[in-house]
Amino acid sequence: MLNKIKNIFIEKFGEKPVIFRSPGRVNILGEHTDYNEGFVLPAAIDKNIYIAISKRNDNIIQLYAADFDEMYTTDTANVKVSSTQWANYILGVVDQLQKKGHALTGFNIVVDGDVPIGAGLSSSAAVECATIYALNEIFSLGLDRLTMTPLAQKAEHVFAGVNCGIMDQFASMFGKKDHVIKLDCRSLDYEYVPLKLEGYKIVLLNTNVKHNLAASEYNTRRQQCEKGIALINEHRPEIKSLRDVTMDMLKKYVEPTDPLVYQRCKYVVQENERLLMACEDLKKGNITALGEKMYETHNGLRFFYDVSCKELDFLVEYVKNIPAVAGARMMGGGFGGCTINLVKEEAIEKLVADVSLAYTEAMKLPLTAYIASIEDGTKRCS
Ligand code: GAF
Repeated sequence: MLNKIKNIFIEKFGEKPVIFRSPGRVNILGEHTDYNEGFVLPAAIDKNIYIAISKRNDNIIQLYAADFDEMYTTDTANVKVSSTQWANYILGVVDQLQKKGHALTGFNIVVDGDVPIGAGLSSSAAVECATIYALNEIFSLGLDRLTMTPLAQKAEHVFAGVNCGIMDQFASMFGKKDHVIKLDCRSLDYEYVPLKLEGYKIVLLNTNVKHNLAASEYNTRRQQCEKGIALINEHRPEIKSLRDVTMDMLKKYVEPTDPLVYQRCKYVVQENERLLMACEDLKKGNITALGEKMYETHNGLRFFYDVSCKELDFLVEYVKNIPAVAGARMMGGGFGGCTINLVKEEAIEKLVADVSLAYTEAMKLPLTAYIASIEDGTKRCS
């Protein structure tokens, strides 16, 4: 990958680049909790976005996406949302840096990678993190990871129109080999928990669908959570987020007025409780208990939060009664992408063969499987 991107860069721009990489992520538990100031349990994986970059002597910004064989050109005074979607993840970061008062001059970038797009593995966060890390280095901006991460998140809000939480960018930036990150999304305090899977591996099953409503429904869920807080605030003005909410409050103040918002909030409150218990399972090496919680999370996302889809449900239902699978659930924002499965190592090959056949027959779609290993976060490679 490094040689490939270096050669493309030399071919396009006639000079040698500096190369950075930033990984995609998995999330063990804690879905749709980040923007509710809750907890998440993500980890960076062995699939990366690479940014090859060099500074220019003028103010031109030239971006080339190897995957799309497409060039995008602008200049530092004209960084705005583009109809070229892939470019927005880079331009959004430039915009954030400019808004913080960092005067950038021109640069060339080639972007490439092996994080599958639209698979719920956060390829967009990986582009944003690789870009901000690269710009920070070549322009000597002196920013640390904790400063860069929220800027990368903001780039997604403003230039991609998705009001995402901080989990994906944080996982990409702060990943640590063989550890999951227990992140408190309110304080951004975090703890690395060793991922000892006792003979199990993380298997990702990609539905190969991304339904169109993913972005709009994501923003709607955020609003529904905010509505829940507003209803509680009529009685308890000190409550700031679902992190502080109990089931009792939801039953009293939300359920009678808005049963749908109640369902959404109930899922989030339960998911935070589940995650704290799951961390204990992980520390004790109790993969069976952790796996059961993953199935509970899937049910919550499917029936209460309503962000699953028939393809994801099919995959979780299929593996549910297979003893070699400790747990499975949809992962990420929803409406497509991957399920995350904890599977006994020796059973992976047969499981993947069987589920692929069944999925293709039932959904008329191909299934892609990956075994994810857990790696370090954003880095300079050359
Ligand atoms: C997407 C978002 F980008 C994250 O912030 C998070 O909310 C996730 O969906 C759901 O947990 O990946």
